[in-house]
Amino acid sequence: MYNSENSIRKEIYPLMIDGKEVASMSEKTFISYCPATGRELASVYEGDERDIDLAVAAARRAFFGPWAKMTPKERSRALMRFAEVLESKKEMFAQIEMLDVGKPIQHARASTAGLAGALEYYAGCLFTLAGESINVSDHTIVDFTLREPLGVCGLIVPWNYPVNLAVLKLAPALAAGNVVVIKPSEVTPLSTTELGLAALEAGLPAGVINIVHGTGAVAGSALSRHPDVAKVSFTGGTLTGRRVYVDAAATLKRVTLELGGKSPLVVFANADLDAAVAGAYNDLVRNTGQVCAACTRVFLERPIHDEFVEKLMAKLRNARIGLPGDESTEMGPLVNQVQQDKVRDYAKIGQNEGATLLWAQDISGRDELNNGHFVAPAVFLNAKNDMRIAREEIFGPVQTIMSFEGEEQAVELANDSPYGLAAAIYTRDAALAMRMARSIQAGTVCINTSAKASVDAPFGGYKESGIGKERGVAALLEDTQVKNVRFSLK
Ligand code: TXE
Repeated sequence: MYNSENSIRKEIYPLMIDGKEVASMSEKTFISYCPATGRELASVYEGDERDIDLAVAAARRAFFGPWAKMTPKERSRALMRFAEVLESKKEMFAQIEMLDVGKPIQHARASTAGLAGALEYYAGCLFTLAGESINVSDHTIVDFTLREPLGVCGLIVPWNYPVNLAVLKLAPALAAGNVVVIKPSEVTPLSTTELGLAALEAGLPAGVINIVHGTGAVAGSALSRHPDVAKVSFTGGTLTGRRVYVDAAATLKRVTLELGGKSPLVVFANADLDAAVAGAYNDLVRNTGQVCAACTRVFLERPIHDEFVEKLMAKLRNARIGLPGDESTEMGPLVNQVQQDKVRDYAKIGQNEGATLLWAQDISGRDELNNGHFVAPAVFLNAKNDMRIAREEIFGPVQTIMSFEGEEQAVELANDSPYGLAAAIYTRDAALAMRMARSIQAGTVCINTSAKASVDAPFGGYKESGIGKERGVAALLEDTQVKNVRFSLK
């Protein structure tokens, strides 16, 4: 059994290039901190353009070498072996994410329990990849398509679900025959190093997965600009996503961008109110609100407004905020000072805009939380949809609550946002739910549930929430390109 002490290495966390653990060229290091206690967890080598060059070159060799020579069946088996290793290490990954991200251990375990499943899904899914035969209007030509991998994919991963998002990006990429260079978040670098080592343990050829730690501005940008990188898959903030898009444009790379959100949760008067309250509560508390698809604008049909707020606040008052290692903790700290400052800033912004802020708990007397980036959950009442607190991503345990009258206004308010990542609708009227599902401009619409994503269904935003899809068959297809072959019968 792993425990938090033996899950962290004593030596400096390396980069992984061409199947080897290496120091960065500069030999510079940075430190990863525990958000719950402020203590230094580990030192990590900091890569720059030179390390990205080496990683991309190693990936190219693997792409044209051992990885390309594998049949789909062999690739599938390699992914299944990788899945087995991850399954055997899921507790270690949970412990690392608990320390490095500040995730409550129960939540960390629930997340890392899904690692193997993502690889297994794509290990099966890859057998569906196929070209098509086309009846062109020329009897002397046989025309068909081949679906081919892209090459080296750059995966830029954020800090809110580090190892899960890395696996969700690399699984379809590898299944389609690509190779990857991962740039983990410098805020939470530890689990991805172990992921790379697990891949080697599973027998994946050297160079198929390379990992370069470092800052976004240096290592991340070098990856998005690199001429030998065919695609960049990025998850992070919308501002950074725009930069990545511009960097990738210089060499016309494919991009998948999973960006921010300000997702609506719409509760009609005929809804199961307790289910809707539970949905809002989950989105506030899960991962301390640091979830891109979390519903952070709550629209309540006027007759149920007060009752809903009362029930939600009652639950939030009892939310178990605490140290992540405590088995009973539901909500841990925010990931760092930047996020804590951001939540506090928006608390002021919202009040200055005229909204009423309700903190659900006073945690100021909790000495054990003093060194961490803890905040209490909070809601804004008396808010309007044009306030900054309703338009901008806060990325913490804060919801902006508003009311509406009737279906038409619900649609109008829900869609009045630059974002379109997800939405949740609560109603017992099936036809109304289906009309809402059609009218909402978002990549995912959940009806009577707050579970926004699974590995086997496509996930990706409308509008400024991003470009392209992750998860599902859609992600596999996005990691391929189509070649047309025209064969003359003359
Ligand atoms: O994210 P960044 P940050 C949102 C959330 C949060 C805000 C800022 O609102 O408050 O973004 O967080 C790499 N070229 N989300 O600053 O910058 C970086 O090293 C290439 C939502 O931590 O988007 C990291 O690996 N890469 C989100 C990754 O991008 C660059 C999850 C994400 O960092 C780069 C996280 C550059 N120029 C934050 N600059 C979600 N959608 O779930 C940075 N990076």
